[in-house]
Amino acid sequence: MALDQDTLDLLLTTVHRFVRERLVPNEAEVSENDAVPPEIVAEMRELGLFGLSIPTEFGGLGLSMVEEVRVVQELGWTSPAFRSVFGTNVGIGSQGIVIDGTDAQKAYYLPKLASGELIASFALTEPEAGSDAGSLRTSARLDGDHYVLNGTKRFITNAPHAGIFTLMARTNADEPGARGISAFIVERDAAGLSVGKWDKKMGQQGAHTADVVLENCRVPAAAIIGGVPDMGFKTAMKVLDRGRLHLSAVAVGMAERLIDECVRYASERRQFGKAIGEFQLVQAMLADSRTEAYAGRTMVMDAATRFDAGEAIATEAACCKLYCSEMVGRVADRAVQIFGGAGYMAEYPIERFYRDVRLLRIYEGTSQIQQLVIARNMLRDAQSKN
Ligand code: COS
Repeated sequence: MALDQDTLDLLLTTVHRFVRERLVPNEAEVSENDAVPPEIVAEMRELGLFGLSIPTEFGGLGLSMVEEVRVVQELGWTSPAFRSVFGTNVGIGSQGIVIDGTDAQKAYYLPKLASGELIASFALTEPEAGSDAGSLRTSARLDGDHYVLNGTKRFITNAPHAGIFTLMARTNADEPGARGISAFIVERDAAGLSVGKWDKKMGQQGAHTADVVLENCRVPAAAIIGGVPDMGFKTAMKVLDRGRLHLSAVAVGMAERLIDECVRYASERRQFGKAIGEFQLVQAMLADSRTEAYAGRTMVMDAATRFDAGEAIATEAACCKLYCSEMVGRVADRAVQIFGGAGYMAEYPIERFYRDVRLLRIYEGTSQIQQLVIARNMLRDAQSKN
C-alpha cells in the first residue's frame, strides 16, 4: 500500500462525497452541453485526481493499483465523462513516461501532469490500425537529431485538450510489425501537428476525442520515451495492461450505480397493485446484476493485488477488461428492462448510461482482442511448461 489506512479512507470518503454532491447532480447538464464545467475541473485538480497514479516524488498521490481501482470504482458511480477529464493523465497518457521514461522526462512532465496543468493523451490508433496496433503506419524518419513524423491518429481521447501526446510511430521502416515502433512524447505546439474537429459520439458526451494529424512534424530524438528507439510497442502494451485494469474498475463502479438505480426504481414503481421489485422475474434481473458486479469487483481487486505484488498480469488484466466491460453491458441492458418505457427515455439516467457503457467493450482493446490475448497467453504458458 502506498497510503496509510487513514489517508486512504479519507481519500475514498472525499471522492465518494464529491461524486454524489458535485458530479451526479451535474450529469444531465454535462451530457446536454457536451462539456464538464470549468469549476468542476478546478475542484478535481484540488482533490489531486489528475495525479492519482503519479509517484509522490513528482507531486502525485502515488497510489498503488489496489488503491487506484478503489478510487476509480467510486468515480464509476457517475458519468464516465467526468473521469475522462483526468483519466488520460492517470492512465494511458502518463503511464508510458512513468513506466519507461528517462529521469529527465519524468522530472519535466510528471509534475505538470500530476497537477493537471498539462493534459496527456495516448495516440496509438490510426485509420488503418485499430486492433492490429502493430501495423501502424505513422512514420518517424530520423533527420539529424530530430525525427520527422507523418501520419494520422484517430479517436484520440482528450486530444482537443492535450498538451502532450504519448504517440506511437514507426522508426524502423524495414520492420512492418511491432518491433519497429517507438513511443514519442509529442508536444501539442510542435510545428506540423494539428488536432481535428471533435468526433460526434454515441455517448459519453463531455468527453472528447479527435484526430491528431502529423505533417512533417519535427520532434527531438530525445523525445522517445526511455531514449531507446523501437521499444514503443512494448511500452504501449504495458500501458494498456494497466489501463485495462483501470477501465475494469470504471465498469464495476458503473454497474453498481445502475444496480442502485434499479433497486430504488423497483421498490417505488408499482404495477398490478404492488412494487415491481416484488415480482420474481424482476428479482432475477436484480440478483443477476448484483452477482455479476460482485464477481467483477472481486476479480479487479485480485488482479490489482497481483500487479502490486509485481506479478505479470497481462492475462488477468485482459480477463478483467473482457468480463467487466461485458458485465456492465448486461447490467445496463437489464436496467433498461426494469425501468421499461422510462428506461428508454432520455429524462432518466438509464438511457444515457446504456449508451455510455457501450464504449467500454471497445476502447483500450475490444472484447475480441482481450479473448485473443488471454488464449494466446494460455497456449504460450502451456508450451513453455512442455
Ligand atoms: N507487456 C509487455 N510486452 C508485451 C505485451 C505486454 N502486455 N504484449 C506483447 N508484448 C510484446 C511481445 O512480447 C512481443 O515482444 P518480442 O517482439 O520481443 O517477442 C511484442 O510485444 C509484440 O507482441 P505480439 O507479437 O503479441 O504483437 P501483435 O502484433 O501480435 O499484437 C495485440 C498483439 C493484438 C495483443 C496488440 O496489437 C493489441 O493489444 N491490440 C489492441 C490494441 C488496443 O488496445 N487498441 C486500443 C487503442 S488504445 S485506447
